[in-house]
Amino acid sequence: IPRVFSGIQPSGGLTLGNYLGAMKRFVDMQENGGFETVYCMVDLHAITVWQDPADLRRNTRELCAGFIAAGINPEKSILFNQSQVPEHAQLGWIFNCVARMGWMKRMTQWKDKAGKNSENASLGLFGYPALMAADILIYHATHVPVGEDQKQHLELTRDIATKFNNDFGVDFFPIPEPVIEGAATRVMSLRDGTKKMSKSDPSDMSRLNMTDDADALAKKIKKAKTDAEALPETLEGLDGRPEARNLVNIYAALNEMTPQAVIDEFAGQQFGAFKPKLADLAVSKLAPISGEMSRLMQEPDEIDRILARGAERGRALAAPILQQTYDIVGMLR
Ligand code: AQP
Repeated sequence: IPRVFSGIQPSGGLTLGNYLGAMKRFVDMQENGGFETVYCMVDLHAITVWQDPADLRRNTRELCAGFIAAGINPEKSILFNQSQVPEHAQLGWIFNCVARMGWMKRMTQWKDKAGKNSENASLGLFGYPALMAADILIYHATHVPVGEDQKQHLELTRDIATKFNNDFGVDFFPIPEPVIEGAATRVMSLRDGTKKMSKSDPSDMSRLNMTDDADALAKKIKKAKTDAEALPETLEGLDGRPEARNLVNIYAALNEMTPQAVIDEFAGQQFGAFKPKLADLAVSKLAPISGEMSRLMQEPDEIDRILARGAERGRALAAPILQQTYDIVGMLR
């Protein structure tokens, strides 16, 4: 059966963007039954920018709690922390030698994150997408649920798999497909509808965190930027209104309906009336998850046990694929 892989960085609190764009979709694919699902906290990716060691440990456990609270069942899915399966880094090195400098330089995430000071960015940040290719291909995964922002990295993964297969004259790595679906593939900042909602935005008012309490969620939604117009009668009426579109998309994704259905329900209403409904919905969907997260965080040993067991299961899949890769490349056993 086809295998799904995806990951999230333990680089800070989970945002609504991570939840709707990634985690909620991971749960759908786990429950769909048609896939074997492998999900990972990618701590090796997180350290491509500075992480305080104590924070990294805490964030990794909290992310694990988030996965479970959101509905990932560690019996049904393989759930683990990247550095506990060393085959990711080992295959990552091989892919560093397959990927081309020119490909990496074109990555918009590299350009955004390294910014003008790229001489001072870590080499790991530059190589990030080659390690991501290894994360996916070490499991021969064929389906990768991600948000819109990861589309270019997925293209690069496909290029790496293709080049490896061509260079060595094998048909070894599958060419994985991105799965970018639903109403919230790109959740935008609450302060600027043209910017991605992000954990690293300096303004906490720009995002909904999975750990925000009901008051914080309601306050941030109330203060979210909108224009002065009412909700339109048609979807096309959202064109050129990025903040309005974002709130409609968030409502749709949280309530598992289409943006069209949201418009049908709220056409003509003012944002002053819509926002409290969105806040109620957000609280009803997110409060149980954050409650369960804080409960799980009381039991760090249990989290560590789950991760150790997940890593064992991950290694059982990854180790033979690494060995075969080494054989193909010509490394002595
Ligand atoms: N705003 C978003 N809308 C939809 N999906 C999103 N994802 C992230 N932000 C949004 C998806 O979440 C998954 C994990 O992403 P990550 O761990 O790489 O997180 P990130 O992209 O680093 O998250 P941030 O919040 O943007 O952190 P910074 O600011 O540090 O870069 C991916 O599938 C991603 O698409």
